Amino acid sequence: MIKEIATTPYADQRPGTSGLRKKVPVFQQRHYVENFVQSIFDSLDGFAGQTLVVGGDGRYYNREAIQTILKIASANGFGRAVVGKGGILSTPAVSALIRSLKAFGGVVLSASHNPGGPDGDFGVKYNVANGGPAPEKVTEAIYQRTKTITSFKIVEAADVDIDTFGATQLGDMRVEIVDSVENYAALMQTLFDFDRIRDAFRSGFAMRFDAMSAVTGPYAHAILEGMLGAAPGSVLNGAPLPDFGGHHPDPNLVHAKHLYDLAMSPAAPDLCAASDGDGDRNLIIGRGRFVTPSDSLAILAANAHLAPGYRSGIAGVARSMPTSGAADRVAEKLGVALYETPTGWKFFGNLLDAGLVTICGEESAGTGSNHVREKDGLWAVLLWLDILAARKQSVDAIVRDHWATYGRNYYSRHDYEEVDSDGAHALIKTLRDRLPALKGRSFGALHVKEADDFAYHDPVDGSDSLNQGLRVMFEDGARIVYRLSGTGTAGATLRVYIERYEADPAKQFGETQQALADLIALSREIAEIERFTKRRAPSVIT
Ligand code: VG1
Ligand code: CO
Repeated sequence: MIKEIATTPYADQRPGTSGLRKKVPVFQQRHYVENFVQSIFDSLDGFAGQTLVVGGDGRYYNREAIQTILKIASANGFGRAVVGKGGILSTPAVSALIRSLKAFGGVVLSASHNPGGPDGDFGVKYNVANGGPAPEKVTEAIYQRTKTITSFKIVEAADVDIDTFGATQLGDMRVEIVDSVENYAALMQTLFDFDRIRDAFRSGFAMRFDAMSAVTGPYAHAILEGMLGAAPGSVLNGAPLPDFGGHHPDPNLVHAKHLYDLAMSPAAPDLCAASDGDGDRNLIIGRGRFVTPSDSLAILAANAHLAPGYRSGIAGVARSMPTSGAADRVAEKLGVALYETPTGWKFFGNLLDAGLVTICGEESAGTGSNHVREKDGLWAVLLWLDILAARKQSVDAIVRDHWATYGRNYYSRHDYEEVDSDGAHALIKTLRDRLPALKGRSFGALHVKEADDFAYHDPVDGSDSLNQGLRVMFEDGARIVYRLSGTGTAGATLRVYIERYEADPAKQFGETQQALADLIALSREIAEIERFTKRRAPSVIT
């Protein structure tokens, strides 16, 4: 029943910031999925008889990939596979299940916030036993294996019915189809005061949560409307669709502009929120107040103790390097450590496992805690709800109060998407070579204090990650950061992160792009963005 099938390597299976992401037709090539999945298993040891969790965000090709993964997992000796019904599991739900079941690992099928459908994106990511994305040494081993693979093992069997609860046998492996939401919802109940949030909804608190036709729909319906009593209709676009209804399931001010417009209108509910394709990102907009992800991280860290799950305080905070320094000020005030890591959730795993931090976040709308090892969109929304219910204040009031206490970090990210790859790499190389000369230079009122290429030394396992983003830091604490995206599937995307700290309460209510205008202009000048990318302006500003 187990067959070993000859194959030839693909040269392009290097995992990026978050797994292997490609256009669907790339994954549909002969043995493309098989090669990658076999390479994952070839890079692991000791999983014979163990449990593997499998699920994805429901995007096009999810169901086909799951069948292939199950058959290869069985042939390679896994003892049990646990699959979300219909193949649906959000990324944080996979992480939670791996941990609850003490599974060996899990495979997440998603390309996150990228569009889905036959011409859209697909992705495969391996998560390890702590529930988090495989660390770099594992993803690197997987990549090396993809370059030399000559065969894969697969059981020959009919497809598993993944739409019916219960257990079946696939070769020697048991396959269990489980509820996509149950385990995750139970975990949320241990962290938050559901009674208090329910009371708030009963007293008229109104929210809209846009699941963007992606994976969080079933979770949001069950938890927000079902368990917490949010008014029916609070959840928008709650049915996961293989093509996300043709939309871009990215919860930012560009792709969720309708929520922003609603939040700024006279009909605004108390809270507008959204999550992305695979459920790990979050967007928070109060009535009349958008909360930047970097501010959200800081505010959640400062207020987490109000929620039962964090009552005894937090051990520390970690943020990705390009994320604003707002969280640093909170950590300082709380007297806890602040860690600055490269972009991508995989770098938080060791810090969380070692108990060095409790709350983590990224400027890209990802926030999470030690409850799982992925960022978690709905968790962030629930923590906000619990804080709002505890403080009985509006989002706007909480944000203003936060700035008054800590100061404001004006922050914006400018993305130059799908630019010519050679040009983007040349831009980075040229700027990297110029960094030493930038130090000490002045541009108008801006004086460069430091300029470097960010490197991270993991304090837990001692590993080093080099070339994680170019930083230009100014005397007044302002900063410009440049890096290339590791999640795109076409050309290259240049991300430019711009930040300025403002301590003066009288200057904390400016418009972000205006407050950063001089830095934005300089960001284009010192990296010669137009020359290298042929773009005068970014395609997305968040
Ligand atoms: C982007 C974000 C990063 C995030 C990653 C995965 O990576 O910048 O912060 O961790 O996406 O998020 P990059 O390399 O394109 O900048 V998700 O929601 O796509 O899993
Ligand atoms: Co995501």
